[in-house]
Amino acid sequence: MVYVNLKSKPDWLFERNPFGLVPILEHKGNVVYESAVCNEFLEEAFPGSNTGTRDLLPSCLYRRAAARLMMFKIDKVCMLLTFIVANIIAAELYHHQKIDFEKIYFKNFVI
Ligand SMILES: N[C@@H](CCC(=O)N[C@@H](CS)C(=O)NCC(=O)O)C(=O)O
Repeated sequence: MVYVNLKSKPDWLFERNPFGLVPILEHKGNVVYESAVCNEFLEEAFPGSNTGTRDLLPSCLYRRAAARLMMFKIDKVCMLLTFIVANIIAAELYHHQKIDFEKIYFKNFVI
C-alpha cells in the first residue's frame, strides 16, 4: 500500500491514472482505477476470499444490475458535489486574489 500526498501528486500517479485520482490498484503489472471498478476487480481476482461475509454484489442478475445502477447514481452525485465545491473554492480564491490585487494597485499607483 502506497499513500499519496494529494496536494503534491507524484508523476507516477498520472502515469497510472490520467485523472490523477486515488484509489489505484496495481496487480501483476496491470493498473485498475475507479473505486467501483477496483472493488469488482478485487472480488473477481480473489474469489472466495469473502468467506463468512457478504459478497460485494447480489447473485441475482437483476439485483446486481440494480446495485451497479445505485453505485452509478452515487458516483454522479459525488461528481456533482465535487464540481460545486471546487467552483466555490475557485470563486473564493479568485475573490481574494482580486482583493489583494486592488490593495497592491491602490498602494502603488493611486496613493
Ligand atoms: N470516481 C473516483 C473518485 C476518486 C476521487 O475523487 N478520489 C479522491 C480521494 S477520495 C482524490 O483522488 N482526490 C484528489 C483530487 O481531487 O485531486 C473513484 O470512485 O475512484
